[in-house]
Amino acid sequence: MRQPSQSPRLSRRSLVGAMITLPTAITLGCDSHSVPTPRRRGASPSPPEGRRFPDGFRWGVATSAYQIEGAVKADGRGQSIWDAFCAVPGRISGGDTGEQAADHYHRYLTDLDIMQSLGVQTYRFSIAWPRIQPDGRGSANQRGLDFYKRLVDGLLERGIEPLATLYHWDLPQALQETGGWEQRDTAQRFADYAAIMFEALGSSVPTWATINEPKTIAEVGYVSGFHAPGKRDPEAAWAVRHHLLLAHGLAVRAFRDSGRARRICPVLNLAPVYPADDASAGSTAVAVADAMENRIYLDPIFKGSYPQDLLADQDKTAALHRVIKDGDLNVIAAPVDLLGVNYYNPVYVDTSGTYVMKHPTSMATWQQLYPDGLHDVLLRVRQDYGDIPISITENGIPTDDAPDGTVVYDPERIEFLRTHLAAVHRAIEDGVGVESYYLWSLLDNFEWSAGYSQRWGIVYVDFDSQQRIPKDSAQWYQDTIARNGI
Ligand code: IFM
Repeated sequence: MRQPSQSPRLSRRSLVGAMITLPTAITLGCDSHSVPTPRRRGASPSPPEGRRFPDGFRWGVATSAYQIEGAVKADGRGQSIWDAFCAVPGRISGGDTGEQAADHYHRYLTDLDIMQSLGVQTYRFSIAWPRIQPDGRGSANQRGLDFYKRLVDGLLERGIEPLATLYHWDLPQALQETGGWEQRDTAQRFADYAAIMFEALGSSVPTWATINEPKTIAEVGYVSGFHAPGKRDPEAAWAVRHHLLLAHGLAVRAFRDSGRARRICPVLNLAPVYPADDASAGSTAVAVADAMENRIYLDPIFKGSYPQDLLADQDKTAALHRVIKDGDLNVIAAPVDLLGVNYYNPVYVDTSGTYVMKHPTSMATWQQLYPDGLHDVLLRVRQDYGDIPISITENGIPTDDAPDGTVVYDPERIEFLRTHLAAVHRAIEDGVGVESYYLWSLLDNFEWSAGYSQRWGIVYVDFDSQQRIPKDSAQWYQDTIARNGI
């Protein structure tokens, strides 16, 4: 998904909307587990635009382990591919690493209290595989398991429902050294790790996600090389895509074998693909882009087959053909309970297959801002794949926030959230079964190759002092949750 420097940076001011009413006081500082409370502004409980979400709609926030936890050597955690990647000079903006990040490993109680104070109903976090199996195989590291048990207990005590993602990109480095996702065996290793987690937490975590954004792993880890493991090997990327899908299917099978009456889902970053101009409407270039952005993941999982137009291009997909074994697609198509959709941007393609920028971007120059794309992609899923329950498992924007005294103004984020939630609401009105929304992200965090140069949280993190300051958007989200609408 991320190719930081392909397009010129465009204006990101066009979506800036009205500032919300000004604050009263804010509590700073989390050092001793004090909770920074969001500023109250006497908000009306009725949605000003009258867009009320259905009763039972769930409001959440999302994070991932490597981006917030820090504590990379604590309690027997093994090395991950991201620890190794960050150690290579020039890979990460500013030479940043996730070594400390938001120190969530030690400050998780503060962060849980912040969520509770915002009224957040559900929390999507990820489990660091190297905390559980430091070398990616063998028996579980009890101290790693204990951290996630404490986290889940803390959520449940606060009435916040956990959604646990098994893999958000931090592969144990030991598995990378035996071939990583290029190797079929890694899919089985993943299923073994998943089974450990289902055994340990399966009765307290109601919803599980398998692999976050397989597309980003393949495209950015193995094609552009901006993410770990930093390869530029399009041939290898075919094997990686297939093995990630296989790993997903094997984990779903392990989940069913565990006998838990809970739910499990894939998490895909989907992008609506549009022709860039009249000439490209209906072109093969647009179909190919759609196959690579969406169908190569959706079709195997929900239809049990790879897109035929893609497979038919034998030259291009020879490396994929080579790794598919009999029975794999049955495994991959194991029924899931819902679909996690991460939405950040649309894609426009011209007749040559070149991606064209048509909208302003955020400070993440890959992120064209187009809220209607979220509506379109949701309707498309329903039309082509049926009435699957859907959770928006990520949606958000980076802004270059800085505290102004004790406040952090982020009107651009509020406008982003408002317009994207309006698109979700419209999709629900049009009959799509969206049941929940997870804002990316709770905290400012380590944004992969961009390091700490992009702030994606609704809670500002001072990475020196580790103080947390809820931004204006946190208060806006609190009000949105309280009135179940925008
Ligand atoms: O920060 C990432 C996250 O880890 C995966 N989805 C996209 C986010 C923003 O780039």
